[in-house]
Amino acid sequence: MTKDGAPPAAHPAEDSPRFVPLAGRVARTDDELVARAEAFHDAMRTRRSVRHFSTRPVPRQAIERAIMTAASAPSGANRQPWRFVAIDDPALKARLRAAVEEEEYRTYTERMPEAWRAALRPLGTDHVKPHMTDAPWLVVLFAQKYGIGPDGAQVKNYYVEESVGIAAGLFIAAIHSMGLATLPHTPSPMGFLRSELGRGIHEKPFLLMPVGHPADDARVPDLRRLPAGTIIQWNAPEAS
Ligand code: IYR
Repeated sequence: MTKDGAPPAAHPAEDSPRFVPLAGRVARTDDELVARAEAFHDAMRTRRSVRHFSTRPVPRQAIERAIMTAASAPSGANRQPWRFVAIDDPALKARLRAAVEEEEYRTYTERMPEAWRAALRPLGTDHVKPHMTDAPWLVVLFAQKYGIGPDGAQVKNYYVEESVGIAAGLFIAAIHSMGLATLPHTPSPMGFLRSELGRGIHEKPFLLMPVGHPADDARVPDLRRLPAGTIIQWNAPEAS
């Protein structure tokens, strides 16, 4: 008998929950887990968004593994609403660079309000995007606003931006852990990527990430991260 008194179904429904033991579990002492937290933070604190890339090639397997790490992200209703297009074709990269620079030129000269331009000034960015052709790989992450079922019908996705954002974070961490660099670039507007890359209208370009070795003389803006005391609140404020 089931909890509600109904006899158990001879064949569980296709969508009834199925559970398996949690895999990959490792027991750790408090000291060990704190040491690992520190080691991981030490590894990640040196991550920077890089705009100066070496043209040195990167093996396809490295890109594929980083994408599969990204795809380990949690997602709303496990819809996995991310799709990745990895590009190393020099002619395609050159075409995309031209399209990006054309849009970015208009963005920087016409579309950006002065306050936005001022916010970007410390980063020293402009419409010229050498990373589009210097980096050996361009990885374009698409967010599926809805899925397409086997019968061609639309399947609703949930928390798409959150899910794809988490996947992007894992991708960036995977790239950094290999000693490579990337940049979460958002050429604006990005719609042209969908047609250039032959993706469906249910997919929205989310980020374009050049991936490669940093150039030997790569430089990054002199920025500071906010300290723990600024970004973390422990529990609720004391009642007064
Ligand atoms: N997409 C433009 C502008 C840009 C916007 C923000 I917010 C940045 O943090 C950096 C750049 C570009 O890629 O140049």
